[in-house]
Amino acid sequence: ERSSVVVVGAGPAGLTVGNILRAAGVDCVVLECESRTFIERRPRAGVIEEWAVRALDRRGLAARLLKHAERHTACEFRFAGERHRFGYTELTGHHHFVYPQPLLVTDLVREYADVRGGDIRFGVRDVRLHDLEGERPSVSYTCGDTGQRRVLHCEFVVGCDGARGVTREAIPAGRVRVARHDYGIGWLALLAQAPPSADRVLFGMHEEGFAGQMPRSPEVTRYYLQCPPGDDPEGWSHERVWTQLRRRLAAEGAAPLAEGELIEKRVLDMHDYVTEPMTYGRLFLAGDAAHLVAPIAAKGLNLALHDAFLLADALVAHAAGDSSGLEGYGEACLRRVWDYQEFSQWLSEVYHGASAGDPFRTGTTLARLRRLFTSRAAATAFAEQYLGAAEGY
Ligand code: RFL
Repeated sequence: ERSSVVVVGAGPAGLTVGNILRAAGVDCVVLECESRTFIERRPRAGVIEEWAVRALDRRGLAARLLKHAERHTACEFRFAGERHRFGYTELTGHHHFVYPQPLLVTDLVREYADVRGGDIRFGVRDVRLHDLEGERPSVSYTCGDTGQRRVLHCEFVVGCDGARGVTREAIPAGRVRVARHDYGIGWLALLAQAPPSADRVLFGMHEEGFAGQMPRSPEVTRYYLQCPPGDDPEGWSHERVWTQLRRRLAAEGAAPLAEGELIEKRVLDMHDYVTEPMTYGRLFLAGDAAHLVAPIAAKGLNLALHDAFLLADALVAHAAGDSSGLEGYGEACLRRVWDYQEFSQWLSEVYHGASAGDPFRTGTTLARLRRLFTSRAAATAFAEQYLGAAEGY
C-alpha cells in the first residue's frame, strides 16, 4: 500500500496534521492504537490559547469550539488568606478558551474521517518504522481486528504518538539529544463531577502545597493538589481531597467549594523533556512525542497544535515544490517550546516555592506574586506569557 504521509497517533497533533493534509489533497493515513470511542473520551487538557483557536478556525476546524467554548478573561491567585484577581484580558486584549480536549478530539476526528473522508485506522498494534534515512520509508503495523501485518510505503512519517509512543524511539541514540527536567514534585490530578467553584482558574499557594482549580464545563471541574511524586492516588480519599482543597484554596470572601464525586484521580510526576532535533531523515515528530511540558502552565496541547500547523503547512508546501518549511520545521517549533518551558519553570516556583519548607524561598515566592499586583509592566509580561502571546500571534 502507498500513501504520501503516514501519521502515527490520533491526538490533537496527528488529527490536525491529517485534516490540513486532507484539505490540501495530500493523501495520508492516520494510525491509532486505541479505539475511536476511547480517544473521544480521554480527559486531559482544557485550556486553548487564542492564537491556536484562530489558527484552527482559519483551517475550518473550530466551528463547534467557537460555539461552545468558554472565554476566560481572568485568573485568581490565592495566598496568605487573600484573593487576588488577575485580569489578563484587560492588560492584553486577549483571552483564553476553555474547551475540554475530548471535545476537540471528537471534532477533529469527525471532520477528518466523516467530513473530509480521511483514512484512519484504529486499534493498530506494534507500529514499526523502517528506512527513515532513505527516500522510501515505510511503516508496518498489525491490524487490530484481523491480526494481519500490513506495510504502508510513504514519503514521510509524522510521529504524533505522544509521550509514550514509539516514533521517538526510532531515532538512533547518537542522532538525538533529549533534554530533561524533573521538578521532584507530584500533582494529584482530579476531575470532579461538580460545577466550578469559581468561574475562573484558581491558583492556591499554601504552606501545605499548591492547589488549583480549572473549570472545564458546567458539570465537570478539574482540581490539582501538590503531593509527593509517586504518591498512591488511593491514599487520597474523598474526605482527604476536599479537606485539603478547602484548606489550600481558602481565602477571605471566597465562596465555598462545590464538592462532587471524583471521577478521575491520578498522580502526575511533574517533568519536562525536549527532543532535539525534532526530525530524523524522513521522520518528523510533533506534539508530546517531541516534547513534554508538565501541566503547570497548561501549555502542552497548545504546543502540539503549533507543531501540527507548521508541519502540515510545510508538507503541503513540499507537495507544491517548496521544501524550505520542512527544512526549518524543528527549529521553528523549538522557539515556542523553549519559551513555554521557561515560563512553566518560572510558574512552578510561584506555585511550589511557598511549600518548600525554606523561609527564603517562601519570601522570594511571595515577592514574585506581589510584583504581579504592583507593577503593570510585570503584570503585562506575565499575561503575555500566560496567554502564549509573547511568541507573537
Ligand atoms: P496525545 O494527545 O498523547 O496523542 C497521542 C496519540 O497517539 C496514540 N498512540 C499511538 N498510536 C499508534 N501507535 C502507537 N505506538 C501509539 N502510542 C500512542 C495515543 O493513543 C494518542 O491517541 O499527543 P498530542 O497529539 O501530541 O497532544 C498533546 C496533548 O494531549 C497534551 O500535551 C496535553 O493533554 C497536555 N495537558 C494540557 N495541555 C494544555 O495545553 N492545557 C491543559 O490544560 C492541559 N492539561 C494536560 C493537562 C495533560 C494532562 N495529563 C494527563 C498528562 C492535564 C493533564 C492531567
